[in-house]
Amino acid sequence: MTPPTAGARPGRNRLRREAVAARAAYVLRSNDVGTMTTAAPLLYPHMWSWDAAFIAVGLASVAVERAMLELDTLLSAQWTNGMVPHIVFSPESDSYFPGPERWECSRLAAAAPEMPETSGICQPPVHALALLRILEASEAQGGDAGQAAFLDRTWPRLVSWHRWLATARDPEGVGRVTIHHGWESGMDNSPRWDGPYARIEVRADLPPYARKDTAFVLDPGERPTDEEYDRYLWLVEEMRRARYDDAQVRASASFAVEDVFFSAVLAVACEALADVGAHSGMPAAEVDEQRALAERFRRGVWQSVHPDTGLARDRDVRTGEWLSTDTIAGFAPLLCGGDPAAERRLLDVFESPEWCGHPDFQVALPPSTAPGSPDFRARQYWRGPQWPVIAWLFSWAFHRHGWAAHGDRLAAEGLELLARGEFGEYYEPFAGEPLGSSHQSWTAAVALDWLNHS
Ligand code: 2M8
Repeated sequence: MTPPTAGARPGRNRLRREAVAARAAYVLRSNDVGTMTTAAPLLYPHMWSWDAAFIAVGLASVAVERAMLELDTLLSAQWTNGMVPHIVFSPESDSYFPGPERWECSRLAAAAPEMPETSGICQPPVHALALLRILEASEAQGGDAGQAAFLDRTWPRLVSWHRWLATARDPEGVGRVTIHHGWESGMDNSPRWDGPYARIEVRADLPPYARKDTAFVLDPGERPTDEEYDRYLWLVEEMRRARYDDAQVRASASFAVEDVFFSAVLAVACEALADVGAHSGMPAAEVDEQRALAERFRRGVWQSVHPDTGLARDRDVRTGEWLSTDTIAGFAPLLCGGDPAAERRLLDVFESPEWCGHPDFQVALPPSTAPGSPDFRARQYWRGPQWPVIAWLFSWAFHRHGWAAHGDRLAAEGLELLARGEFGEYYEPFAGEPLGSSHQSWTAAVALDWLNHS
């Protein structure tokens, strides 16, 4: 593989970068179905919440108004309680399961919109990062009335989204967000959830269903197993029976886990939103509220850190047990920052041969699970492969927290992986082989942002 960022001939290097940018922009344009960009053409023909935010980050580099529209579409599906749903369904496709007929949110959930149809759970709140990137891009172009209006409508939506997470999902104020489905973490079948999932009893009255996802990947072994899917669908069933009511779900869901990665994302998102608000004259009380939330969730993340390994941990609310797994979530403190000396030590682990710096990896990007862990599977979804979008999140955070050279290194390694312009969903780390869906929007999006900022 030839890196587009290195090379003896600057002219050729520039052409290579332009070719990758053109291909990435083409993927986003091809997946654009009007007011939303689908997460991927076949496997994911709808809008996913955190995908939409990363897509908006990529679009900000090439078409700032289209980036605004992406966030507008997502946030127009926000529930009245503040939750931003994990899927906004496009009426154009019925090739994804579970679709709106299975979730039935518009019929069952008091807080769900009538239209568009949505799912009834959420995903990590990276949206304020997208807002920040969009405003940076817009200001670089001189800013205008469109930017001010966009900020005016986005600000209250993100304030209420963060507020819902802090109240409905952390009512006791521990500083960690509780999730009720592995899908809410975005890392569906990560070993992080093996323990909590093992305790879930799928009852015989789970309504029958047929998977559709395995039809779209060459090797179904890269996807979660049927047993895992039964549990995923059982959790959806529990929520349907609770009519997606926050208090009822909290009381009855058999999966309740404090997700440390989600919590770190929330901390840095609150901080980013506070910065935006302070810069643009939003109400001081709301700006202060975001800063206080950032502090609360940052503290919750650091309290989860294992004293020996320095890695952050999830916590099973139902058993009270800390969950120590060797996954990328252990590096959550690097996302939210807050203790430079401990971060420095963690950064060394992140870049060590046990993680990104594994000598047999094609590129030094974070694997979803440590290659030395017994849970590691090189080709299986969130159990080992490298996800460029996760690397982007760390590179963005490194820049924010004063580790710019480390952020640049991730960007260079990421661009090396994406130099062929294939934009896979995830990558087998030893061969650099793209897996899962091809033409995955968020992978193309982060390539654009890396190209634009390196
Ligand atoms: C994957 O999740 C969906 C369920 O939400 C699926 O497997 O069907 C995850 O990688 C998730 O993080 C991502 O947002 C979604 C769309 O790219 O796909």
